[in-house]
Amino acid sequence: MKDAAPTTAPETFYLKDYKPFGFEVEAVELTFKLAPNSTRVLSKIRFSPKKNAADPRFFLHGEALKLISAKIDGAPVTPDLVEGGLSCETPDTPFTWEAEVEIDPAANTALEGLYMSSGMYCTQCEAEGFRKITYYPDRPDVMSTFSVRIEGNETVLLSNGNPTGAGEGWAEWHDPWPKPAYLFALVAGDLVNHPDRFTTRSGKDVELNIWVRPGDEGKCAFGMEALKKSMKWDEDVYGREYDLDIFNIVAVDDFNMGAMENKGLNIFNSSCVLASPETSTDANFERIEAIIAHEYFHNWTGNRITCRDWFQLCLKEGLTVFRDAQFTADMRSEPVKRIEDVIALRARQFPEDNGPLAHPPRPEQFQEINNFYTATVYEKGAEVIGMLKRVVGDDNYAAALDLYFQRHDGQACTIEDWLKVFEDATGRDLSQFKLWYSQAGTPRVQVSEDYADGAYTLTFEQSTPPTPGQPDKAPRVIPLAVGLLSPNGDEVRATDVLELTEAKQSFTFDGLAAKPVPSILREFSAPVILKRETSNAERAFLLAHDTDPFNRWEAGNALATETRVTMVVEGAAPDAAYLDALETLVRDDTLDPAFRALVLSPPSQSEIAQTLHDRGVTPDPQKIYDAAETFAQTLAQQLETSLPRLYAATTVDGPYQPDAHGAGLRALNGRILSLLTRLDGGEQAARQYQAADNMTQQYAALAALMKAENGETQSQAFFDQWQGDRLVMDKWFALQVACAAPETAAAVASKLTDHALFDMKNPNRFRAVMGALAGNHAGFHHASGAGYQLLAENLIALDSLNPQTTARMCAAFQTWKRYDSARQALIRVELERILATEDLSRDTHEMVSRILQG
Ligand code: 0A1
Ligand code: ZN
Repeated sequence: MKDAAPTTAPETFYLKDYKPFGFEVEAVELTFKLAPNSTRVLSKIRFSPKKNAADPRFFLHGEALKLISAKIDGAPVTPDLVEGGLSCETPDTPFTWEAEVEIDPAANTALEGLYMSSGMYCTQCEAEGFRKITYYPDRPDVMSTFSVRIEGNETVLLSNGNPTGAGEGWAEWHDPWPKPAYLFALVAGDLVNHPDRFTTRSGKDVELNIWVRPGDEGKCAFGMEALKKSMKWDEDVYGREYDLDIFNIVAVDDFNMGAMENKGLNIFNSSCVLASPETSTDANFERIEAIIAHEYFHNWTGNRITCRDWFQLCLKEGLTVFRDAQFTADMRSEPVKRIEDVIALRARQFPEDNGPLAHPPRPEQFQEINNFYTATVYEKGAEVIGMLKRVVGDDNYAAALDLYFQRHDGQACTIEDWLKVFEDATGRDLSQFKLWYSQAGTPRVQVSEDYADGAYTLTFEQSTPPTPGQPDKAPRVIPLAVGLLSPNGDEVRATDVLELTEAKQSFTFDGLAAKPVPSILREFSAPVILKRETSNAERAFLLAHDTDPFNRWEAGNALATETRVTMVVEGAAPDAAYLDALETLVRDDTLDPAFRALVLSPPSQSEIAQTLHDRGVTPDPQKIYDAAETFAQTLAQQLETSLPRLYAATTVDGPYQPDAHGAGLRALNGRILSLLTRLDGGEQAARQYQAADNMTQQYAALAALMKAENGETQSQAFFDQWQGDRLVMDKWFALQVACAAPETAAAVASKLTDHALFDMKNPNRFRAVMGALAGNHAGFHHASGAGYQLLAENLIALDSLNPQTTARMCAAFQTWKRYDSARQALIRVELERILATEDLSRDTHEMVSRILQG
């Protein structure tokens, strides 16, 4: 049989094909003899065949390994080496498998398996990287204890679990908690540590360390505090204690993702753990605190209870993102965190869910699992848990989680196990709720209303557009938090959760003296798109009066979107009533500064493009850009007389502290400065740049100046000051591209790729330039096609070095069907060019094919 698929079409894996491994793994012993180009890995693994196994084959995964020798029960064997691993004849009774392999960490630019970063050895095994270290059943449902011996000249030799011995040139570790191979980790390097201790609530004394390269030890204190707060919070809120004698965190410069929750040895992208006031912005501090919490929380949700297979990824990721969001809300501000999360969801998950890459939080098939570490699995996965909590209530949620930990500790679980726990704890049937896990796409909820004789009726109709492979969708359970306001602004009905379960459903509120103004989807209680005919006057009313801070912001956001849409479509001027409302709000000192900063932050240009597309208008990126500029300029003029006072009033005195209150003030101050810069030609920003003693203010000033095309001097000064600091240089690289005008963005990015400090092998640096290009909406989508071409060229160049990062960045093209036919044609050429590349990785092949087909 022949079809159009290329002869090299990669294999597709299906959830429905799951079969358990035919052997128990009782214990794993590994010895590493480290050498940059020729590390030897010796494994000794005790296997025991299962009775009546569904799949009795002895198959071990292995990739890019040089097999030196293999033995079973001490006798040499010659396994069958096949694509992706080996198979071998084995006894019917328990046996010991031994193998010696050689690997080349120094040549490993894919940053998966054992690799070298800035002279240190480190590992990344999730999802399927362990098979690049030795032959093993590399699947999350195979769990075992690991004992590790490391031989190397480095001063610090780390692995999972507790240390069991060390001497000159060697160290041994034992992890008593059975774990899948993806949680294995090893680090070896001449590192220094920032030590501390934590006593768990049952009195266990735990040694804590953050390990970094010499020179970075001054950037660890904040991360350490975040770790201790996380440990305490998980005890207080989820009753979860830490379970080893030691917890190590290591910072590495070259890392494909943010961080990794390896048991007892978390490995972090240095950008997600190292922080100091001089080098990190408030946003960096907040993110670092959240990621440290996230990785720590995985110790229970991910490690003690792991996933049966990779289709269940959102079991650990959705829950852990949900938990880290709760943590951040507790540490900082709940409404601000919620607004930030919804902004991020709309920026990253909605485009995914409404384009060719749409997939359910639990996908049913993949070619390359690394392509499914997505906003849908993580962020929508967390939204689904938030809805579940809202549907069952807080007490039931707590009871269900206790049951989950009690019932499944030490197991590799599924979404079915997870939901069963909720059903058992609450007596509720969750079969319809489960659709959230299997259906892709963002539901639309159309709202209509009716008022007569004191009775107010809200009618909701839900529908979800088709997504790849899923033409028809069934109605889902949608919890809608709704409150009602009277025309004078009082709340006449406090928040109530209405539960939609049908395609069309009505709810009536009686006894109302006048037609109320509804506040629907408070706290963004479900990840849906709400559609309702409403007026700008009503939006302005909610912006001024809603008691739910999220919906208050949402009303402002809707106004901001509407005014831009009208500007783009009708060539109108910015809406005067909205400008007035913004002015009132900015000057209202009773409001949280962080909230005011959020209301002042414009919706992204990409989001405006999506809104236009949804309304049947082909978005013109240049026009959207022009509208944004005009709006900002008009707002600046409107606020002209108040800006200097507002700037002074939001300037934080005293030494920099990365706390939420100060961060909120600085965020507002930064917004004010950017408006002020449009009027004063950059005088104030130049002064702020000069005086700044922290990165937040230095960066805000530089950004304002560069946006005004008036920052050459400061940009050079910034470079001279920070060229020795990689993380700050990433900011410098990104900012040039982010601030570039549409017609120059590609040229600016292209020139930066020739810079002596550009290194495509470093994912942070590559993302700084190429991610900023993709994020510069009008620049990336410039009609010349130069943006598309530059990104494609760089993706092609990176693919053979680092498939994972290449594939992830292909998502920049996922929205291509929104745009006009000329742009679509330009993008198609680039996608086809990528696809035609010789020896293209499986990762990139899958992403580009899906984008082209969708
Ligand atoms: N589990 C980590 C994320 C992660 C996933 C894959 C990686 O390499 C391919 C690395 C990290 C987390 O959720 O933080
Ligand atoms: Zn995670």
